[in-house]
Amino acid sequence: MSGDERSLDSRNLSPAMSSALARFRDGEVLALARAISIVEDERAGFEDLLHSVLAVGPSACRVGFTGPPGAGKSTLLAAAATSYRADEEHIGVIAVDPTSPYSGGALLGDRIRMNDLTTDPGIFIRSMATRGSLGGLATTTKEVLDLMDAFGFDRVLVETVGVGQIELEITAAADTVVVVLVPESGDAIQAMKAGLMEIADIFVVNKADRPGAARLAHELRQALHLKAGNTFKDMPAHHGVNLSRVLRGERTTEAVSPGGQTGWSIPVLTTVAQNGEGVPELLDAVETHRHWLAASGQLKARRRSRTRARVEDIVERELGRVARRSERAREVLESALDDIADRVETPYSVARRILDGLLR
Ligand SMILES: Nc1nc2c(ncn2[C@@H]2O[C@H](COP(=O)(O)OP(=O)(O)OP(=O)(O)O)[C@@H](O)[C@H]2O)c(=O)[nH]1
Ligand SMILES: [Mg+2]
Repeated sequence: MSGDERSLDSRNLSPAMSSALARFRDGEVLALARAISIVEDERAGFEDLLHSVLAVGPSACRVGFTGPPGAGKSTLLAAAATSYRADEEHIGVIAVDPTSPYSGGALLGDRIRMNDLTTDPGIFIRSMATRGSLGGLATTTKEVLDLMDAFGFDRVLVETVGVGQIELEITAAADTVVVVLVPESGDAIQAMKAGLMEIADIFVVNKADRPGAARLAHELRQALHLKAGNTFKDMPAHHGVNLSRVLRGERTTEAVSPGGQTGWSIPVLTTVAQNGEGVPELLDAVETHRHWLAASGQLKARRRSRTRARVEDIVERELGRVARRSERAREVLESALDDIADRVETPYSVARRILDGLLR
C-alpha cells in the first residue's frame, strides 16, 4: 500500500519485540502487560506482534457485561470471576473506561470493587480508556481482547458502559453479551433505543432488591417476545440478517438455520449482585449460551463476521495512516485550497486526486 511490500512475519520483529513475544508465549504476565501497552499505543511493529500472537486463533470464552453507568456490572463481573476462580479457571478482565463524561469516577470504583481479585495470580485485570479518542479505538480494544485470548485465559470478561457506539462495538467482540439493567435505568423502550436489544444474549435486571425490578423484567420479556415475532419480517431470503448497523457486521448472523430461526431465546434474569443472589443462575445461562453457540454453529459464524470486520478495520486504519503520512497528499491539499475557494475545484475533486495519487 505504501510501496512497502514486506509481508507480516515474525521474522520482521525487532529484537525487543521478539523477546516480548517469546515471553508472552511462555505465559509471563509481565509480557502480556507489555504487549497490551504496545498495542494500545500502536507502537512501531505492533501489527507484526499481533500477527505473530494471533497465529493460535481464539479459544477463550469471551463474556461481555454492558449496561448503563452504575448498574452493577463490575459487582456482577467480580462475582462471576470469583466463581470461575473457584473452579480454577484462569481469567482475564478488561474494564473499558467510558467516553461518557458523566461516569468519570468509574475506574476508581471498579478498582475498589475488584480489589479482592487483584491479589489473585490466576486473574489479570486491565483497564482501558476510550475517552478522547477517535475512530480506530474500538479496534485497538478488540485487539487487546485478542491478546488476552491468545495468552491462554480460559475466560476473558469485558466490562463496557453501554453509552455509545464504540462501547457497543467493543461489547460485540464478546461471544456472550450480558446486558445489565436496573430498575432506575428506565423502561424496556429505552433499552431498545440504546441498541441494547440488538446485542444482548442475556438480560440481567440487577438491584432486584429495589422496587421496579420485576416490572422491568416483565417489560423486557414482552419486548423480546414482540421482537422475536417480527424477526422474519426483516429477514433477507437466503442469508443472515445484520442485526444492527452500529455493529458494522460484528453481529451479522451468517449461519442462521433454514427458516431463519437462530434458536436462542434471550433469558431475562434478576440478580442482587451485592449479595450474589441470582449469580449462579446467570453463570448457568452463560454456560448454556456457550453450548448453544458451539452446537448451532453460531460461535463459528460470529468469529467469521468478527474476522471480516477486523480485516476491514485494519485496511481502513492503514489507509488512513498512509494518507496522513503522505507529503504529496499534504502538498496537493495545501495547493488546492485557493482553487476550492475560487470554485475551480471542490473538496471532492481534490480528495479524488489525493486518493488517485495514493492508490496508484
Ligand atoms: N442495592 C444494590 N446495589 C448494588 C447491587 N449491585 C451493585 N450495587 C451497588 O451499585 C453501585 C454500582 O456498582 P458497580 O458494580 O460499580 O456498577 P457498574 O455498572 O460497574 O458501574 P460503572 O462501571 O461506574 O458504570 C455500587 O455501589 C454497588 O455496591 C445490587 O444488586 N443492589
Ligand atoms: Mg464498573
